[in-house]
Order: sequence, then structure tokens, then C-alpha cells
Amino acid sequence: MIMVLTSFTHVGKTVRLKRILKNDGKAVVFAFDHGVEHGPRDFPGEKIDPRPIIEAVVEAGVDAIMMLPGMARLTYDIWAGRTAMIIKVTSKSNLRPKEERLLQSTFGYVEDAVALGADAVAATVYWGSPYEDVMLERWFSVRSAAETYGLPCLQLAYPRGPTITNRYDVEIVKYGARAAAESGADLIKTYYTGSKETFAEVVKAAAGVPVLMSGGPKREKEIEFLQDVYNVIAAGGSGVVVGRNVFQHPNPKAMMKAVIAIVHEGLTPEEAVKLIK
Ligand code: FBP
Repeated sequence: MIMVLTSFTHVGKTVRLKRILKNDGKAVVFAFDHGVEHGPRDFPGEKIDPRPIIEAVVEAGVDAIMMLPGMARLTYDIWAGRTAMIIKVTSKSNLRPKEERLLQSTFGYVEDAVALGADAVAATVYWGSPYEDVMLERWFSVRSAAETYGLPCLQLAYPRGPTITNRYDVEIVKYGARAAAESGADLIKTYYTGSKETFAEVVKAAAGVPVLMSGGPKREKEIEFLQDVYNVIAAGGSGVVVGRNVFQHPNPKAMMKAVIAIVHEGLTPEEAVKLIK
């Protein structure tokens, strides 16, 4: 018998991906990097305290959390050993001049993610930005370092820039998803295109790389968001990376449970919303 010996990197990536994408190949990830991307306006009143929110989503059974290195350090006692961790190593603040918000800067290194015990790293590429070149340089250096450590790389593949009038347009989102796949992403997070049919096209364009929906601003009614989650799964999507629709909800734990029930248990939005009331 000839033994097929695979690389250590392949094993490491596979092991870590399995901590994020569960046995059904799907994942619910909690995004919590808004403190830099949007600032305190995203956390009104009591929401400014990150700890009860992290505790709530972990208790709900979230598969992974995506956060910046400093927040991981501030909250590790809550999530360690209970959920997977994806460290995002790029960001930008909204205090910048408007034109420069089309650039995500280095916000940590792959070595920081390793030191923090991460299961994956994440970086944003704004496809279509005048700074696309800088972000790609950054993406490939993150990707290459992550390869050394056997860490999967999630790309936030967000089309935005002067030529893009509608960033949710299916052709534009498909472009970003395909470009993310071609740049070696192991997981892709991108915008919802508004319907099951169009999101199925995005999934196809990604050519086999798992595609996760980015949550977006908080919807007025929770059932609207749950319907989007349902459509993403029906379209062949691999799950969601959700932030505001969960942490700005009056009951983040119940909302997260509803999302998980759709992704992993196949509940309809109507069934899942009952878990919140
Ligand atoms: P949400 O579910 O809250 O939309 O989180 C997803 C996310 O990509 C965050 O990771 C990030 O902080 C934020 O949205 C960026 O939002 P914007 O569209 O304003 O750049």
C-alpha cells in the first residue's frame, strides 16, 4: 500500500475549518469588529459593554466569533474552549476622510492570531476600491503567513468603490466572490443579493469555496433578517457572519438561537421567530 502523505498545513487548515464549519458544512459566525469599523454609535446604552454580548452568543451556541486582536484579549475568558475564534487583521475607522474609508489597514498580524489561539484569520478586500492594490498586497501577505501556520483565511469580499453604484447587485457580488476564490480564500463573506435565486449565482461563482452572508444593518423586523438567512441556506450558502442583527437586538441570545436553528436545524423563519418571543 502506498501511503499518501499530506502536508502539515493541509491537516492544520482542515482541523481548524472543522471547528468553524460543523458536520453539516455550515457555520454561524458572530461578527464583533464594529468598535473600530463604526465606532461607539453601534453600541447604544448598555450595549457598550462587550462582555454580556459575548456571553450571550456563546451561550446560544454560536460556532465562531470574528473579532479584532484587542477585543479577543479582553474577552478570552468568556469564549475560550467554548467557541472557535477568527481574528480579523484588517480594519479602518470611520473617523478617516471619506475617500480613505475605501482602504482597510493592517490591524494585527497572523502571529497575533496564532498567539491568541485563533482558528482562522480574516481580512477585508474592497474589490473596486482605488486602494485595491494595497489591500491585495496585504491579503496575500496574510494568506501566505497563515499558510505557514495552517490557519484558514476568511476574506470579507466587499465590492465598493467609485465604479460601483450598487454593491448588492448580483453581478457585482458575484465578481467579488469569484475574485475572493481566485485569491485563495478558504471562506468568503459577502453581501446578500436580495433573493435565493441571485445568491445561488454568487455561491456558484465562488466555485466551491464556502460562501457566508454578511449580516448588514439591523433590520426593522427580525423575521426579515431570518428570511434572508433561510434564503442563503436554500441557495447553497454555507452560513452567515452576523453582527448588528444580533447584538443590537434586545435579546441577542434568543436572536442568535433563532439564526442557528435555521442554519443547522432547518427551521423556517416562521418557526425560528417563535424562539425569540
Ligand atoms: P454586520 O452583521 O453588523 O453587518 O457585521 C458585518 C460587518 O462586515 C462587520 O464585520 C463590519 O464591522 C461591518 O459589517 C462593516 O460594515 P460596513 O458595511 O459599514 O463597512
